Amino acid sequence: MFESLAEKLEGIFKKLKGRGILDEESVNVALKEIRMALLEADVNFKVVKDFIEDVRGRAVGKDVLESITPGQQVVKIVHDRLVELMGSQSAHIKFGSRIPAPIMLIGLQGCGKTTTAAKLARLLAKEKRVYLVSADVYRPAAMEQLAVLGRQISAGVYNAGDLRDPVRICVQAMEQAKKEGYEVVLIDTAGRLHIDEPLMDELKRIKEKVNPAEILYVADAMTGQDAVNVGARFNEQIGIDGVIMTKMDGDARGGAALSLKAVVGKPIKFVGVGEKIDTLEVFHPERMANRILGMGDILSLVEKAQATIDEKTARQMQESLRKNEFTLEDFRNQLKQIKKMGSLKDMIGMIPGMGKLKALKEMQPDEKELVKITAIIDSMTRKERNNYLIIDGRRRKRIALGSGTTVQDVNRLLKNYIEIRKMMKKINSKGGVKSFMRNFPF
Ligand SMILES: Nc1nc2c(ncn2[C@@H]2O[C@H](COP(=O)(O)OP(=O)(O)OP(=O)(O)O)[C@@H](O)[C@H]2O)c(=O)[nH]1
Ligand SMILES: [Mg+2]
Repeated sequence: MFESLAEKLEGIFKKLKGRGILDEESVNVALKEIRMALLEADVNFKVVKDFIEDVRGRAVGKDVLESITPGQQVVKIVHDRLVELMGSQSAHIKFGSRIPAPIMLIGLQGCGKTTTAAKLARLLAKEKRVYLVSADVYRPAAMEQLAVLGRQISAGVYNAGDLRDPVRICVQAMEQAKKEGYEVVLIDTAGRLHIDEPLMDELKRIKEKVNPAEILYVADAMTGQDAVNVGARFNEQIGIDGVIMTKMDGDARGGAALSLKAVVGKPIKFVGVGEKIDTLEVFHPERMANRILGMGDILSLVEKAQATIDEKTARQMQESLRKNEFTLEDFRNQLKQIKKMGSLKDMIGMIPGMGKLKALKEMQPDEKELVKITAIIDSMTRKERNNYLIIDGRRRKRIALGSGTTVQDVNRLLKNYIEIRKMMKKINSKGGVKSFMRNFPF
């Protein structure tokens, strides 16, 4: 998702960034292209119109035209505007003060309500006692589907027995949940092909009886602007508190995710990114905007790095970076950390600009390569590790022999190391990425 939009925007920004000075003309050309790119990504046309006008208003101001890097400034404006468009901050579920707190999921047929109910239950079950209830009395195996999913996680599942009235099922389930000490009741409702009177009526009646703390509209990202329009209808007639956008892992163009907040006025709270039960994520507008603009998902990366890099090594690394050293010893430590973090390719993809870095690509740092690199560095003396300049031809031969590799391998490693070192110095001298480096001193 968003790949094609991201690609187009990247091209547009590249042209902008290449210019020393931005005149109104080139801003206009860029805005026209951005407009096209958004429309092609299936963003609601009215949303696009407002978006472009707003960016224009901010972009043709004196600040941008006189700025040293005007192209970057425009990227920043577009970025900020995208974040706002998606709701600025992550919106969380409000449980209210009643216990148990009923949460109701609504949406069209096949949008992913039942799957999402189980995924959400799994997330919430980390902090609360969660009870799952199926109010779908129409589809034959609907209740069984939820029960099967519920068994995979630590959530209770209400057994409706012979009850066939959705409203009564919900009311009884609430009573049962209270008796058994559950804190949250997730109500999965039946879907319809289209919004119709009986469906709305049923949902309204459930809402009246249960008085949910939140009603979440489950939207299928693959259905594009339909998902937005249906969301608006649900909001008018039932009233929704937020959206869960499913199937974000598919090849939807992303327009629905970008339009929903602006059109319906309710934030996306979670996104579904797969069929498995652990594929529900809290929605972060900022991160999504970064992803769309190809700026890399730095925050997710930092979070991941924080969880794996051990503090001490990180501090040492930061220290040597500060002193502009970054020796081969540091390089080896860095590689060890990377190994702990899992797939290097994934990580690199998340770092802005890194995906394209030749040295890293050439190195093709798969598991085997990492072992080799580590072996080569291990075969060096401490002195060599601390000052690569002394590693001459004779030493290279010795290191190759000692590590069971070839002189070419050693040469390649040193070449890549030097390139990475250069780049790190550059990054380090730029203030803006300091905070990032603190957490992930690559
Ligand atoms: N790839 C992907 N598939 C999803 C996601 N969420 C749900 N699905 C799939 O979408 C299909 C429909 O999901 P359900 O949860 O049964 O949808 P529903 O809204 O409960 O459907 P009805 O009860 O018939 O209205 C299933 O095959 C799910 O595996 C997602 O985030 N990504
Ligand atoms: Mg269902």
